Amino acid sequence: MHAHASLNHSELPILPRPTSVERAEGYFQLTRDTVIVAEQETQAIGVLLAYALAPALGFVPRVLTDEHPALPAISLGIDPQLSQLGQEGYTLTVTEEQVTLRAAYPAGVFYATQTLRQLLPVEIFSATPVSQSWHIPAVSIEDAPRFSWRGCMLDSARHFIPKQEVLKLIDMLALHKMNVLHLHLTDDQGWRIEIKKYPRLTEVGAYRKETVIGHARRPQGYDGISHGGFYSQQELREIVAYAAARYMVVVPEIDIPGHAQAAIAAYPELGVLQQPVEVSTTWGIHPYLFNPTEEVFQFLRDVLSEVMDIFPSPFIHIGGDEAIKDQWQASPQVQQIIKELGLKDEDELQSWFLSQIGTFLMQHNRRMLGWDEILEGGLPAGATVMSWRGIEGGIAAAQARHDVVMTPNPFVYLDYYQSNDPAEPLAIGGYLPLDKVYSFDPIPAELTAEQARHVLGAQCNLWSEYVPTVKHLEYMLFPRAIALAEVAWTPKERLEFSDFRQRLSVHEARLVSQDVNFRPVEKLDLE
Ligand code: TNX
Repeated sequence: MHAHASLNHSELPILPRPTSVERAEGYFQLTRDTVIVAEQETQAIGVLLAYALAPALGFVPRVLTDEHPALPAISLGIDPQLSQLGQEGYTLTVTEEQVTLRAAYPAGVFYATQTLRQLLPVEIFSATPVSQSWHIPAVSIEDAPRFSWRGCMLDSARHFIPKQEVLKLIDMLALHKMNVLHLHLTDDQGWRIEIKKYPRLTEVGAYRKETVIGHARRPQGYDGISHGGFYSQQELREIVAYAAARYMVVVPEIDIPGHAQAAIAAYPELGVLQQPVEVSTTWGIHPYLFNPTEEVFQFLRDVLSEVMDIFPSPFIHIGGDEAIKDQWQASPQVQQIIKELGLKDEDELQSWFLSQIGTFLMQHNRRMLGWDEILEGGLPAGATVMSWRGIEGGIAAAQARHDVVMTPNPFVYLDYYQSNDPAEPLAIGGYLPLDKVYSFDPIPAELTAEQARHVLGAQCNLWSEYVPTVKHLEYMLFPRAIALAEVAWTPKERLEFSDFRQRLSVHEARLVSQDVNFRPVEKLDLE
């Protein structure tokens, strides 16, 4: 039987599934003669493609600026006529003679190259040379994302994720056409970003000690272990540049006013209590809050200035989650501030506090992003909401004409168990199997079409309290992050779990080749 006969029976294994795929007869053969032709604007993408293909091919395809009549080509180019496909859409046409990738903007050409890699035999992902025929099915693809925000949050605070692993994950996320990497950089258990003006943030705040007291669910070996690490500014710039070359924005998060214990451990004068405290060695919600005073604002402005200098992201995430206000309530100084400002309560104080931060960010042409608790006490002007406690916060924000990123915990919290198998590694709790991620629709039925336009997209979040190693991290991410990527990219009417599952079963070989850990799809049958 011919290879293409069987292909007709199943969808090409492209993840996320493109908007439209029309299969034609025949194949393009990629050989040593094949050249990648890229004009100036797509040159860097052509080089990335050449180096992505090189390990398996055993040679680096040449990247030329002009077509050469005698040489078969993979041609990359900008075509302004395709602007109806948006910033990130593209067309990809394969005939026996040529492969043509076109988009109105470079991002689209980049995504076309990611699709092309998935049209080749899966062995193309091998890290070492494979000797075989490199055929690409003749096909005509038109594709564009449903949402402009296709994100993944990594929690470097609870367990530090080394730079090399972050770069590897950027490649993996980009392969699935995700375009936002949200880095949770500060929390009670660690401050992971070098700030030149405040060296103790990492000297002290990046390390936690061993402890014997832990979370109620703590089994031996998971919590209570000493841990540390942080990214230098130079490393973060490398991460940002690596992501940018793959059309991905890195959104940094500095958690304010709660989840601040590591910062307060470094500089006790930042806290409400003005007393020494250690970097937290236990998970859960902690009471330490930043003091809402001018000295602390100055500190936060200084920190955010360095953050903005490293991260060109239009969005800066300021946290805002789970700040229990007991310390503010008990502090005469804070109560005095509430009175002087004419505010009703601590929720309004948080709203005022974050509004100050938001104004500062706006003065620097950045937009403030925060968890849905920033709705409490009044949503700061211009703020974008990340809806995590279900979709309610997202609905409220969109109805108030604020932009929203949907990250509801019942559908996208990858720290939850992915199966009922008792052999699953210990997780924080919850239950989020692959098909549930896949069933998520980022547009709530409650929204009008106009309000729905405020939903920028969706994101999966992987909190890392119970994720101590990079292999474990990958296991929690994959394949569920791929399901999220498809939900955020593919038109709703093209989403079909059985089809996704089939493509995924082919796709797994690509993950294996890239040394990415994941939960095998065949295990779904055992449930
Ligand atoms: C809630 S989601 C948190 C995190 C925890 C997570 C565990 C959010 C904004 N805050 O601090 O890690 O639950 O699932």
